[in-house]
Formats: sequence, C-alpha cells, structure tokens
Amino acid sequence: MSTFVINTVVTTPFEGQKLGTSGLRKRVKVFQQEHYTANFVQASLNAMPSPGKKGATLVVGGDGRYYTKEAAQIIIRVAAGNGVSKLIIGRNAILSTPAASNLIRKRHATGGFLLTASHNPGGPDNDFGIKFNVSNGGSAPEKVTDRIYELSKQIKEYHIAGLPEVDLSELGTKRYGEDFTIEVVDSVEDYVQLVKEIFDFELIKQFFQKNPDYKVLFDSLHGVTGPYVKKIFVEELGLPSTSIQNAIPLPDFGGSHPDPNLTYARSLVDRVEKENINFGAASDGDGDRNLIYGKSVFVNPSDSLAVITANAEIIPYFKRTGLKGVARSMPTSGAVDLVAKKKGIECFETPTGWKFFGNLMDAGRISICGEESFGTGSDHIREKDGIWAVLAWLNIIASANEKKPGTGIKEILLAHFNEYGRNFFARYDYEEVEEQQGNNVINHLTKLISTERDSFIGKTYGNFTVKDADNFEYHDPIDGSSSKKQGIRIFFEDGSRIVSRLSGTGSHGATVRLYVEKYSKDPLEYEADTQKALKPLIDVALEISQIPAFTGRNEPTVIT
Ligand code: VG1
Ligand code: CO
Repeated sequence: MSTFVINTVVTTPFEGQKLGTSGLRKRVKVFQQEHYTANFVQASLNAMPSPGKKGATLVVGGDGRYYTKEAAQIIIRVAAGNGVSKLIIGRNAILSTPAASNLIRKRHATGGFLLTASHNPGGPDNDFGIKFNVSNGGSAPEKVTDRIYELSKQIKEYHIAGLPEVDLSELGTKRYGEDFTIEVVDSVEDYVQLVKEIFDFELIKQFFQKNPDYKVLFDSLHGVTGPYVKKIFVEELGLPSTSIQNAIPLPDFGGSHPDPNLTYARSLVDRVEKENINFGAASDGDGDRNLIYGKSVFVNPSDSLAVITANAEIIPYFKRTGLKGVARSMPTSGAVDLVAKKKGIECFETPTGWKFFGNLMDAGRISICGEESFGTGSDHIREKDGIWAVLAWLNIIASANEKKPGTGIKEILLAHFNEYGRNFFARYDYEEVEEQQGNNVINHLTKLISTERDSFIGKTYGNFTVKDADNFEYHDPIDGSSSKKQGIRIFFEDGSRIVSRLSGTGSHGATVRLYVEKYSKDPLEYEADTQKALKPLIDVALEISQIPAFTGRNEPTVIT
C-alpha cells in the first residue's frame, strides 16, 4: 500500500468542452494540450449528480484508440485527487461501450468514463473522446452534460494525486493510500456472461452445426469488439476463426473509419457478395453500432429495430421480462411503430442520442429501442449494443429455421414487409462542411417552417404536397424535461417525411444529415432498391433544403 500526495493545480478554462450527442469528441491534439483532459475530468467529477464524487466507484475503459493509455492515467490521478474511492478498469483500459455500461450496472458503480470517439477515425491526427456515464450505465442526461460544460467554463483548479503510472495490464485489485483502490478486470468476461443469459446460445450453436454451409462473417473494423467476437462467435458458438475479420483492435483502426455502414464497411460488403456469405455483420470503434448485411440484402437499421421487436418473444430475455414498450429516435423510420401498434405496446419518439432512452428504460416503459444510425439495443444495459443486435438476428434466424429450414435474412425481411408494409428510408450525410454552411441549411429550413410557413404549407413539389412542418421538441414523460430544436421535420400529404439536422458527434466543421422516409404497402415494391424507390422524394428533399447550393456539395459523403 503506497500513500500519495494530492496537488492542486491552477488552471484556466478551455473553450468548447461541450458534450455532443454522445460525449466530448475532439482531435487528439486538442486532448493532448496540457491541462485539457484533466480540466474536463475535473469538471465531470464536479458535475456528478448526488451523492457526488467523494467515495464514488467509477468504471473506466474505452475502445483502445490512440491516447487511451494517457487519458486513463490522467483519470486515475484526478479521480484519486478528488476522493473517488474506487476505479474498476478494463485491462489495458479496454472496454467496449456496452461492456462498460454493463459493468457500471452489475457492480453498482456511481458512473464511468468511456474513452471513445465511437465511429470517428483514430490515431494521432484524428479523434479522441470521453463520455461520462451515470449510475444507470447510460450516458449522462442533458442536465448533467450541461452542468459539465458550465463548470468547464469556470474551472480554476483541479486536484491530482501524485501517483506513479499504474500498470493496467495486470488483473487484480491494488490499494493506494487509505481509501483509493483500482481493480483491473477482464474486458470481455462479464459481457460474454451477460449475452449468454439473454440469447439462446444452444439453439444458435445447433443451427450452425446443422447448417455447416451457412457462412458468417463478422467485421470488427479494427475496433474494440475483436476479442469479444472471438470469444462469442468462435469459442462459444463454434464458428471457424475465418468467420471474423479485422478482429485485432488497433489504435488508429488501421487508418480507416470504424463506422459499420455501406461505405466504410466496404470490404465486408464486397466479401459477402463475392463469397456468397449468408450473414455478414460489423460493429463500430466502441462496439455499440451494428451492420447486418446478407448476400444481396442490406438490413436497414430502422427495419432491424422493427424485425427484432416483432420477433422479440423468441429471445429468452424477453420471454422472461416480457416485452414492455419500444422507442426510436425521431429520424428513425416508423417501421417499429407499426409493430408496436399491432402488439398493443407503447412506442416513444425521442431526440437523436441514446441518452434519451435511459429514463424510459429505468421507468420500465420500454424494452427495445433503436436509431437509424446503426444502433439497436435493449434494457439489458443503457447503451446501444452492436453484438447484441447481431446475436438477436442470429437467434431469430436459428429459431425460424426450426420451423422452416433455409430461412435467412432476406426471407425474414420479406415476411416482415408482407405483414407490415415497407418503410423506405435513406440518410444522406454531408460530412465536414464549413460550420457556416451547415448553419445556413438549418436557418433556411427554419425560415421555411416559420416566417414563410403560410406559403410553404400546402405547396407542391413534384408529387409531394407539404402537409405540416416543425422543429422537433421532446418532452420527457418521466422527468418532465424538454429538449428543443432537435431537427426540422417536413411531412407530406402521402405520409412521407423528410428530416434535417446537424450532427452532434463531429470534431471538425459541421455535418449535415438529411433523412428521407416513404411508406409503401405495394408488395411489388418489397424487393425494390431503396435509392431508386426514394429518388423522387430525395430530389424534393434536396430542392427544399437547398443543401447542394449551401454546401457546394453535389453528392453526400455517405448514403445509408
Ligand atoms: C450520431 C447518430 C446518433 C448516435 C450518435 C452516437 O449522432 O446520428 O443516432 O446516437 O451518433 O453514436 P449525430 O449527432 O452525429 O447525428 V456513437 O456509436 O458515435 O456513440
Ligand atoms: Co459507437
């Protein structure tokens, strides 16, 4: 047991320590500035909801991106300097976001620091990020993140313990001084145990055994999930080790963008097509997003949410807990709403960002929730969970094959569309335009729906007539808080809709998002190509929003 001194360091505020949709994300170089990270950690600890930082237990870990080790050491010293009593840290400071959320809950911790910028690229010239989570295992709600930002603007000092660098590669508990302990835990174990309690591993395993030709490929995109998928898919479910790729986490994600979509997970998509792989999947840097892609069939995340909800009762966890309500973020398509209606359960529409689901889950109002941005999950934790979504699909497929052998992703999707109709959905992202250009788009749309409202409502563009429009506002039914200006929504007479908002996760410039949705009950369209089916509406969306003119971009960076 070594004791330590606590030093109080005089500091001045840094600009822009404002948390976005999910934590503080900046260039690594910004975090590397002297005092920058310590300031932010100090502000977060000061903003901790009651009972506060003294005596707190915090979970620490992240996706292993560049600067993780340094940030973990700063967190250790500032936490010890502030009277935090215990840190539970993933080995080598590695924890996927879902695993961290699980640990916070399982160990009844007060909260946690998650070291990740999620799907943003990593490495010395790219992004680092810190998320602050609270005792339910979820991202701090807005009232806490607002307070962190306020405190970061007033900060004058931070407290830091004079501890030597702590070796995080060795499992076990070490005590420092009178009341500070660090427990280094296995990054994977608790999470694997959790998913084994949720899904029918035996059934999935038998399905793979009975169908040795059913090919699976999971792409970790060099993010944090590598060791998790190796344990789950290879060791537990018995798939060959060739069923996983890019499974070694790298601090710069191999120089690519660890974002599981059709653009950045191209190598997975290409292999699925070329090698006739039945089930392809990918996750993002910190493991909370998922992509499901089978031979010539892409599962849109909004549809994924609906399909999982429709089939939830075959998953042991929901058999046990019952299916309460569901929720989706506002831009996510209304496919899940139709399932909720049929099942007679509540359905909530929340702003973008997983933190808005937390209250609903804590209050027992929802079991499953999702976002169009490749996020799906449930109340087993308080973060979205990439591996969970993949296992949910595999459980559904394995179960469907009990009744009808040969059922794959495509058959499940088509059966779903036949029952509920199809919500065509696409998202256009214009990444890293200038901040002013992004604001111009939103200001223009705001004008249309406010001062120019009278001439805008009722106006016809192509085959679409504007029926209504607003800037989405959310009233949390649990704590009564409200969140304004969450995205411009334009509704058309035929039920179609377009949405636009600025991203809150970028670290540079602005990213404009445009979401387009159209519902069809025509069976001839169930196998149609999304972009083709949506073309007329996308044209109208571009005409109304004037995005190409405002941004100088004729094409989006990413199309989902
Ligand atoms: C994006 C997504 C949002 C998601 C957020 C965090 O936010 O649109 O749905 O919750 O990323 O996901 P924004 O503000 O850029 O649109 V993650 O995997 O980056 O933690
Ligand atoms: Co993520």
